Amino acid sequence: MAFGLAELVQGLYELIPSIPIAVSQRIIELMPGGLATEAIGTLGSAATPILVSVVVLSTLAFCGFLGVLSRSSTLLGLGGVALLAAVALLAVFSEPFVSPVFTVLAVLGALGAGTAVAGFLLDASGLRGSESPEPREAGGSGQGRLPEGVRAREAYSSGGIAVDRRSFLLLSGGAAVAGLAATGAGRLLSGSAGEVASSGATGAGVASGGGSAASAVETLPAPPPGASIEVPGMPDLITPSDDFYLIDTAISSPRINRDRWSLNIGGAVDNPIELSYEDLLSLPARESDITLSCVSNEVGGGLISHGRWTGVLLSDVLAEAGVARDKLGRASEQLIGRSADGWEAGFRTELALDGREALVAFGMNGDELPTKHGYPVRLVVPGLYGYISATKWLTEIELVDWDYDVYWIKRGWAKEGPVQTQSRIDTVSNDDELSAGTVQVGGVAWAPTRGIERVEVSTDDGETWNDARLAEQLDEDAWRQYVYEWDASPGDYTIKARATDGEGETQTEEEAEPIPSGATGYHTVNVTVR
Ligand SMILES: Nc1nc2c(c(=O)[nH]1)N[C@H]1C(S)=C(S)[C@@H](COP(=O)(O)O)O[C@H]1N2
Ligand SMILES: [Mo]
Repeated sequence: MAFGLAELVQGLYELIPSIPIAVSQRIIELMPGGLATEAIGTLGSAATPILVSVVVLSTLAFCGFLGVLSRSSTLLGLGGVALLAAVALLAVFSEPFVSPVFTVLAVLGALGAGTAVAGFLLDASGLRGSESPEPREAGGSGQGRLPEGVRAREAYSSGGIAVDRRSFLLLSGGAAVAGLAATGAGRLLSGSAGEVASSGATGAGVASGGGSAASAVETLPAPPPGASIEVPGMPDLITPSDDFYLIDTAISSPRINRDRWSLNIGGAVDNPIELSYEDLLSLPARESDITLSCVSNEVGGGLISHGRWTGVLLSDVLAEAGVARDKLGRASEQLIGRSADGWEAGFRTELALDGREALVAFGMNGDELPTKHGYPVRLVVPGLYGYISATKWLTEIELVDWDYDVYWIKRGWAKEGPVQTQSRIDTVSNDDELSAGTVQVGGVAWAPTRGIERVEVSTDDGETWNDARLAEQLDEDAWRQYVYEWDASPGDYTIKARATDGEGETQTEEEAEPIPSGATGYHTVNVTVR
């Protein structure tokens, strides 16, 4: 009941954080880096729902324990509730957006109501104050010598307003259902509230921007047909936003109203400034093809997607703050992107000024950014893994020295995160049974900022290599599709792929784990041809 009520009010008012989500968020923050990384690495996007479930279930178990405790000592039971209140308040007050008064009222109100219901149920059960309750003598029918089954249905009267077992089950079941319904309603409301907060003049796409101050966006033409190879299993050249991989530490995405959003640019800059959404949109905007990938991606893994991002060049935004390449010094060596929820990424400032199309992005695939991908504004930097560069829900850029360590660096990942040249086999999978004849072995290869020059496929475990046919390169910052038409005869085969980047470097064969610098090695797939 308490959970349900708390979820209901948080759904009604966005400045009241969800208690289980806030507690889970604090657990992630307090976890030793290795563990957090391990969990996200092995469980992927399931890690956070699992954590929230564990928090909810262990709280329910603790409350059950408090219920048992309350049979002998109401005071101890109430002490347990006070402990829950303290943990909940500590957790929610560390959330980025909190209305203190409403949040205290919500937490205490929900726990108070839950405790009252629990007290009522304890009274109704007649179990309070007695470890082994005696059955009440039911209307002269025997002297407590009834068979077990009958006894179980008898009412107990050792305290309060005892009801029979059936009514008790109805009452407690009703309370549970009410709590669940309130939880559901709260989640539903908070989902739609998120959309209210994140929708401005939507539907018209990003090009129309947030107001009259917006300058026109230089949009890209549709990708040429030659940039895609039509083979079953090949990923879309441009990943639909709903399928775009998702990685972050935020259990629920910050909900930001773009009319109240601003971007602070400070630290070692000549001219610290604060840009509103309108200010940002008044700068020249462009659409840009950038493949984004996560350093946690295993060889052959799916933590990579391609987006068409709309935004303003990071170098243009920095210029507004007086930052220029020839003025960089020790104090401004690192560019930190900070998010509304306090997460940080950081990379060498010069990489924002070396000509690559690093973007302060407000659009994705022709629409505004989805909430979970950073609405209203995020960074996207070609050639760098997301953990050091791609700050979502961006609210602050700070130039600092190189000694400053951001979130994932403190947890053991490499300070610099250039994307490794890699290739993936998509159109055949491990343990596939294929029929003899032509087999299309295809997939994607990427080396953002350098581009892909060549992809080779081996069907004999790397003994010999065959040139794959490459699709047109959409952009140096984009992944590139390839296919090798293999004339397969019956047998068992180990297929591998390897890519060579635009600078002539072939991806390394040496196998490395994702931590600390990204996985390397050749993607390998075993198949049988019949
Ligand atoms: N605010 C915030 N931004 C973040 C992260 C995060 O945890 N919080 N994760 C980063 C990581 S590790 C990656 S790989 C990319 C993923 O972006 P996506 O979820 O839009 O694919 O976002 C980056 N930006
Ligand atoms: Mo990542």
